[in-house]
Amino acid sequence: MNRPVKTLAGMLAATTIAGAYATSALAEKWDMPMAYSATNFHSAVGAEFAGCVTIGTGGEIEIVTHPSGSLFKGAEIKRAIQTGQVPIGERLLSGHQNENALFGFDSVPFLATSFDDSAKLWEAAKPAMEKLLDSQNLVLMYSVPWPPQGLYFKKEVNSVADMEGIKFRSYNTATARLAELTGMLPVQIEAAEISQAFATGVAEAMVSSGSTGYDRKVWESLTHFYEVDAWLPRNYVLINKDVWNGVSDANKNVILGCAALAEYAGNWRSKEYTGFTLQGLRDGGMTVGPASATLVDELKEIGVTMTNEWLENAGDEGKAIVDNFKSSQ
Ligand code: PCA
Repeated sequence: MNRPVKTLAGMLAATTIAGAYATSALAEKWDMPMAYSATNFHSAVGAEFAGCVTIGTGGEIEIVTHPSGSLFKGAEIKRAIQTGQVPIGERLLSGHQNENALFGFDSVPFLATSFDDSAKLWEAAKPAMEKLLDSQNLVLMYSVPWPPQGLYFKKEVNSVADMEGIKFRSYNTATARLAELTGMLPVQIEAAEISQAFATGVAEAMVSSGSTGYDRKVWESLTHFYEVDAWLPRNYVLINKDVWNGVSDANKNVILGCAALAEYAGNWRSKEYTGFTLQGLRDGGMTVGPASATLVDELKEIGVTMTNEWLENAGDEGKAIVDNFKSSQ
């Protein structure tokens, strides 16, 4: 039916079009939304993972990362993957603990406070999390912890009484609950927007890692970081299950290999970034150090309340995670 191509130029044009078509039929481009700044170690690991998959599949699957919440904001990423708006993405799953308490296993105060314990807790929680994710049309690729969580303020704080009435930036239900139990006023704000929130006074304090304070240059507005090591929340890279089921076995192997490398590299980077970013906060002019004994004692008491509340909400599966974790310690 096509008009016969007679000229050399016409033949070349036809070949080019056929070639381009063949490539696009084979190659898939996967957009991967990520919520944190491009310079953050999670985003750096995600970019390496994307490169590994692109190279390993010979370009059949090209993953393109979109950091800083530029494609979807953090809170929207899980739903975007579930519904197939994007095939893959990274999310802090504790941000969804209001949907299912199990998502908050990594944000229970003082349950796992070191990288080693965080890894053990993750081993204990992984089967339940994979089952829960599967029921939501999601497949887990890898997970990387944030550095230990501490408290940021714009004044010296030595006890819970000093926190009364402070506007506290939260990133999930656990952090909002921590604010309530310490007499502060929670306001949920994405990491990508905290510099502005602190600059305008919408928020005056937060619990987070040295890493996020460093990434967002919070020394421009805040003065103190107290190392509390309250917990190490995790980011998770997830793939839409229907997309995953459509991937060839050979490419699945490549992706799983890249994911294992990413998890390993991410753990190392997180550890390395801990000291580096605390020094960065100091260099920015902040006072960085351990919280006072009084404050730690008071926070631990609040931690007991929050642990009990979480166990109540997370039921038998939650209890099994904690029991398995404790027996592995
Ligand atoms: N940074 C992220 C989550 C935990 C962390 O250390 C944030 O503050 O949003």
